[in-house]
Amino acid sequence: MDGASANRAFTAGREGAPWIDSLLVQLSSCRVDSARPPAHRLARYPQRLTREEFYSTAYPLMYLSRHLDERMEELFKKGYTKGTVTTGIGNEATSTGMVMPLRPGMDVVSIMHRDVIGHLLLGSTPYQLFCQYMANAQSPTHGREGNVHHGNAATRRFPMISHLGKMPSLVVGGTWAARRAGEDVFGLAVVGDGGSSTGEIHETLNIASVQKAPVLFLIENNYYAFSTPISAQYNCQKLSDRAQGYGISGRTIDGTDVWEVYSAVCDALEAMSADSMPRLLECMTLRLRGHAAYDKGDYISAEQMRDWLQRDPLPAARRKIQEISGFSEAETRAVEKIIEAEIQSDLEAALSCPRPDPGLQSWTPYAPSAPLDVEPYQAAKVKNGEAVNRAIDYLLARHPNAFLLGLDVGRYGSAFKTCKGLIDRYGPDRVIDMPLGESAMVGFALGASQVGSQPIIEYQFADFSTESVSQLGLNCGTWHYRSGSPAPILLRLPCGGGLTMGAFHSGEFEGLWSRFAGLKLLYPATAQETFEALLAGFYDPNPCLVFEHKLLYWSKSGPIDFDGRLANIWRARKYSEGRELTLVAFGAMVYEALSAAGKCPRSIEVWNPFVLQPLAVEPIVESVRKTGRLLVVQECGMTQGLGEMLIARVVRAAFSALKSPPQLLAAPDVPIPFAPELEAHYRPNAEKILTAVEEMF
Ligand SMILES: Cc1ncc(C[n+]2csc(CCOP(=O)(O)OP(=O)(O)O)c2C)c(N)n1
Ligand SMILES: [Mg+2]
Repeated sequence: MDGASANRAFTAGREGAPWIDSLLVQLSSCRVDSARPPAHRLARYPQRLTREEFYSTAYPLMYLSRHLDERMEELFKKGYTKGTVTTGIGNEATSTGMVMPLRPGMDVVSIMHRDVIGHLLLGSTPYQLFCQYMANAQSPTHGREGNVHHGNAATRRFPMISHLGKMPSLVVGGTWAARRAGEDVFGLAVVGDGGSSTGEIHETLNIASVQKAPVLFLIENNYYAFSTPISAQYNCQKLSDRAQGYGISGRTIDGTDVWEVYSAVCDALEAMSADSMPRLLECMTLRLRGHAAYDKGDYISAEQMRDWLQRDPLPAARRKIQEISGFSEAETRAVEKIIEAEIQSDLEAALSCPRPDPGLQSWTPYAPSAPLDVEPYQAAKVKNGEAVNRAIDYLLARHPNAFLLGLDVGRYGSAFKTCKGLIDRYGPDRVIDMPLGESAMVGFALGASQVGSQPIIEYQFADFSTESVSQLGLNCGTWHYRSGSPAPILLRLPCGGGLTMGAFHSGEFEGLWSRFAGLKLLYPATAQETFEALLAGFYDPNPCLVFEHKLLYWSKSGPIDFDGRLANIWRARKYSEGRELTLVAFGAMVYEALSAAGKCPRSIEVWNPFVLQPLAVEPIVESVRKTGRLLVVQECGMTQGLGEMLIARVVRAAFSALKSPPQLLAAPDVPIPFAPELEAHYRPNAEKILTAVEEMF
């Protein structure tokens, strides 16, 4: 399998949960007394099982979960698996009850590291899980990820990242977008007591409530986060009390009672179907082990552990399958034996799998872009800010699944008025004023992108993109590499200084964002480039950041003449021919560079790399081979920008052609100062460029 087909093999479409379904059919043979009702069946929403039917299905599933976890522990102890192997031993009532009513391939879920049964109920198999934990050639992530970091984005079982609190916003976005497309679906977003303390959980609950996304937030409260007890984790009585603050209803239940969990989840789905509002459900559950296979959990007192073992949900459910569903001991044991045999055969198959072959992997983080031609577009002279408006208008008009979200992008038309009038043309459902919370906003967009929506995000200022470092840099950036599914999100970053806005409203951050694998960065300078960058970013299947220099919104203008050829956009831009020096600049510095080149007696070739990531460096290398000199200008401080990286790349490729050391003209390495005199001194300009050029000769 070559790299590209390795990527494709990640996704299997909406396959349902055939493994579980066939296991349940097999289990039915254990029922000796044929006068009893059908033994094992899964009734997904809106059906509900009776108590009698319920235990005959729930107990085998819980047993499956327990037995699988125990085999995982064994594999860890024997050295077959590495890393953080966290089990759900003690959590089976919660993890089974919460997922049983959900519909695989329809409902949008993110489940956690103690929810192995949830993965099986939603389409995975023990074989896949063993392969994933052993990171072998058949692992569903091709060995790129380990242990709990798996799922199937194509069937809406989102693969988690380690960063706790980061997944629920995806569920909210996915559920919201699928509902918007007319699908009658729900979300399930699971978080632990520890994860519930993260900031993004707050942002996400708030967005879910404001946007009316029917997502069940389920807290698995197992009294500990690693070694930290809940007394050190939070100071409210119940975590579900927090629901009130979001204007939603919350409930705390006994998470060791699988019927109670199942019933509460069915109730929540029915209620969400009626009012479309999210719910918060706290399940008081158990962790009958240390945090992970390497942790003995000796901070849990013997007394507490004794008490917990009394409340172990598995023996309780075993009693119920006999008392309520009428299974005999022999029938129960027959069920267990089939499950053990099934797991054993999957384990043996997984153990015989080869190790992953680096030669068969794809080593790019990016989803492949199909060469696409779209409708051409022309406009007479427009300002750069107006080019932004035209591009978004072009996209929203042609793509009903596209929507714009950001702060004040609606009625106000966005902080720099680039979105003016869009709400009148496309309405508040497609031009959406979001609550503050940039991290959850990005997660929301990522989730929406997985169900066919095409989100466009505006950060109010590029500076606030730092609020979403993990969500954008780690979750979105690695999404395709981990899951095989594309993450088509366009993110707009109004950026840059020169407007006397100080350190927190003047940043570019192209340096920061270029350090994350899997993101694409475009930095246009002209009106035409701005229009093109936004289209290129939108149609690309990867998360694309477009930097829009705020100073240029009103001060620069030009015609737009876009020929519809998207592939042609992804290239560096040359503004003037020259023989003696290659001058590279991006953003507002392009204009300073052009001004300097115009005044300078030397023959200067001015370039804008335009595609900052993956850096389109080859044409610049060619230019330097011709001129023998390279000067890069960046607006921010020396260590904050992309300049050093750009120079390193060009020097590596064109070292022998250099006639003088390449130079980087950057601002002083301090935060951008506020006072106009200081800011003017801080930012590079044409005059400084001229001096730097002269020094190079
Ligand atoms: C944001 C973040 N910080 C730290 C960690 C390291 N970590 C991994 S699991 C864990 C404890 C999680 O506790 P909880 O959310 O209660 O889930 P549980 O393991 O108890 O099911 C921590 C701190 C992390 N994964 N994410
Ligand atoms: Mg916990």
